[in-house]
Amino acid sequence: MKRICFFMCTVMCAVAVCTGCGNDVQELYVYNWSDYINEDLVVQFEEEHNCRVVMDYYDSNETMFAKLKAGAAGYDLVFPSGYMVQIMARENLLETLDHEKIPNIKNIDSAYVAFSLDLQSKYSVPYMISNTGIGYLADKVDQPFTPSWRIFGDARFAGRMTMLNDMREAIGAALKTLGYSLNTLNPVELAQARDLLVQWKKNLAKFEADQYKNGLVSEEFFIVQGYSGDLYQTMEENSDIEYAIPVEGTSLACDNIVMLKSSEHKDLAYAFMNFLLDGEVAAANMEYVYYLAPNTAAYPFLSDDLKAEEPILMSPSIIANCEVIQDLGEGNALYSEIWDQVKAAR
Ligand code: N2P
Repeated sequence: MKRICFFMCTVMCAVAVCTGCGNDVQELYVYNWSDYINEDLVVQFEEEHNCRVVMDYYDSNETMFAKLKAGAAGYDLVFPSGYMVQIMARENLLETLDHEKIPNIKNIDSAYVAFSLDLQSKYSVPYMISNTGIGYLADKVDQPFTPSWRIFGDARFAGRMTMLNDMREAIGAALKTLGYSLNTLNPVELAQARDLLVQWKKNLAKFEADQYKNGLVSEEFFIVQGYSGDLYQTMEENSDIEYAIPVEGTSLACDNIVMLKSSEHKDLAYAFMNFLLDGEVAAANMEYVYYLAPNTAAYPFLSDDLKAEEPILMSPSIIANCEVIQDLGEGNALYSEIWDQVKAAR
């Protein structure tokens, strides 16, 4: 009996392995932000579609865009923020979406579509909405803690703080602190923001957009600029971590799913888009990444714990304190120049 079982298992394993390597198993190449998808859902999709999803990760819109422009090929789906969708569309990188292949597009919450900047979902479907704030160790800061971007100017925390290695976020925080729009094109305002950021830089361990999360958990860093959901994820590993949105205001980004024109697996790419827009799937994704999926079919599945977290659910008072990062066309170059100057400053 045991031998028969062993034989049967061997046959079943062989069949499983062959299915895994057979020509009929399609691959989908996804280029996404790190820590931005519930891996169990990826496995579920692979099983439902007898395919393999190959994931690659980036830590900022600019890193992703530079890699694609440098010729990185083979990706099917990417997850840029709204302003970057505009830039990529202008560069002719994006497929115009066929909505008939994404029936779950009906689940998108129209209350948030404006944040995606692609109002007709011509090139993109909204994925998750984030805001940017301060993650900190509650026992290391003065209590009561008033969240302000100006904390990065506090030399008591020199070497123990990081800001995002992301020009729109870092310059944006300095602009908000000075009372300006984070989309300003005014050279005087931008120069003031640069000078403020250069001052703050003296106290920063580094500009960092991914490893700062581990650094906060391990208490190497005390105070970081980071994305809402990412910082909520770190709280699961260190209960001293808290998240706050600075009083001066902050950025809001709607990240979206786009299909590259060069995609070689368009049907599978549409299937994955549609899968991620399913209500139950989007809810399970939210419970894992701690960002808001603007998906009306997802809301009934959300836990009370998640619904209680205003920065994740983007309550109206949070939104009122946020500004959406816009594509500035030729003005984008002004931000790159300022950023280069900040990076070069000592
Ligand atoms: C994922 C960060 C995505 C939020 N780690 C940026 N808008």
